[in-house]
Amino acid sequence: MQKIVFATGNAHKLGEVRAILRDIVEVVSPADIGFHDDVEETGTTFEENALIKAQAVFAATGYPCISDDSGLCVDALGGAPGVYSARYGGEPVSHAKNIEKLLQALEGNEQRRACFVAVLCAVGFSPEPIFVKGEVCGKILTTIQGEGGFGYDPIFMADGFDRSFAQLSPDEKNSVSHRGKAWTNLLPILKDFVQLP
Ligand code: ITT
Repeated sequence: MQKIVFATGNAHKLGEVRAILRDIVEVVSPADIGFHDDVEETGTTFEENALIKAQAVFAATGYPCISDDSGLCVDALGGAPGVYSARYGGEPVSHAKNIEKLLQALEGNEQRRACFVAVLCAVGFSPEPIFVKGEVCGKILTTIQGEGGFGYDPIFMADGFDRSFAQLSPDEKNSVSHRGKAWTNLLPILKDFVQLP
């Protein structure tokens, strides 16, 4: 099976992408190819940060790779936490603190519309970086529901569902998630550069 490098330090993202691509391509982590640096995400957009991460791994290892910059954009908060989703609750990073801060920010607010966004950036395959995006919209719950997934999953319910992302099976989440959609958008483009089934 062909291999591709997925430039993330987030084990949950890696697990999801391995599941999404399990019949298509073997997914290799930066650590698997000797890259252990913590890349500083200095961009202000998902595209900028995705490019920074993919370029860092490509420059250091020479392997073409694909990064994922993602986050949760909440309408009532003007799109926050957005690109700052990972560190929204402060340092050290904790999913529980992120969730707590978001629930507090929306306390008593009936406008709970939000979308998860994922931007993938593929570097080293073609002369210019390739960008694709995936999005899933829904609402922010008022309490935590479920124990699966990661990040904000226990407080996000996608449109058309009566369970949070943390209550879906991994395959169910991947079939509707921002990350799943972004990979669905990327695969037909990658086929021009990598042999895929
Ligand atoms: P890498 O940069 O190493 O890939 P990271 O966790 O720092 O890992 P991001 O900067 O893209 O990645 O931040 C993404 C954050 O957005 C993540 O930490 C969660 O808080 C949130 N997030 C993204 N996708 C999510 C998902 O599917 N479910 C729940 N939360 C998600």
